[in-house]
Amino acid sequence: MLESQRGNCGQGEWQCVDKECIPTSSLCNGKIDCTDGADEALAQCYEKCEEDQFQCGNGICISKDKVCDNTIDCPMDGADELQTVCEYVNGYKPSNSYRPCNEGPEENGIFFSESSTYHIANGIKYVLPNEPIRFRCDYYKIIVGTESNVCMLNGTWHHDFPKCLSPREYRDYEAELKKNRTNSNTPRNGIKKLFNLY
Ligand SMILES: [Ca+2]
Ligand SMILES: [Ca+2]
Repeated sequence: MLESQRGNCGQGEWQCVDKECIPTSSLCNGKIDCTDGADEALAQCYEKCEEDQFQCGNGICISKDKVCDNTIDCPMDGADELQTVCEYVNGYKPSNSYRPCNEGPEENGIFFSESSTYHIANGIKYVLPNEPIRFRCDYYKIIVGTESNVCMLNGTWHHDFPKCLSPREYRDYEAELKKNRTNSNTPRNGIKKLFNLY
């Protein structure tokens, strides 16, 4: 790791874009640790793959044997099971237990981003398993958490939903974050719990 990426964080730590510190072992481990997901982004995780490897959307390499085997092995994007990837694979049989993931009811206040690709049937917006999607909030709300998600084979979402906060709730959230940073003894879980983020 470059020393410059440590920022104000301690030995063996990495600094997220918004100045949170995470252990370097949490980089590219298939789990979002930075609130903004920077620890699992392409910029951080890209590696050069060998001939017998497949490159996931966020740049990590997995064995080619794991492509189109009906199990998500690219933990962040499910790229190894995307329909568009698998339709070219000889003998690929999608599992018949596949279920789509729905946008959810309007009162949740969280929607598929218009810049994402999704399907509509009977007015219900959905994505198929392994199709990635981005979420957005109502125009007056601010999104906090992971905007991207991927539909799992069984019709559940791979990541926790982001939250849509009103400007007032967002101010409180930011103040809480700041307080946590100045008081390093406060576990970060406090804020996660407060806003039920993860
Ligand atoms: Ca991580
Ligand atoms: Ca797989």
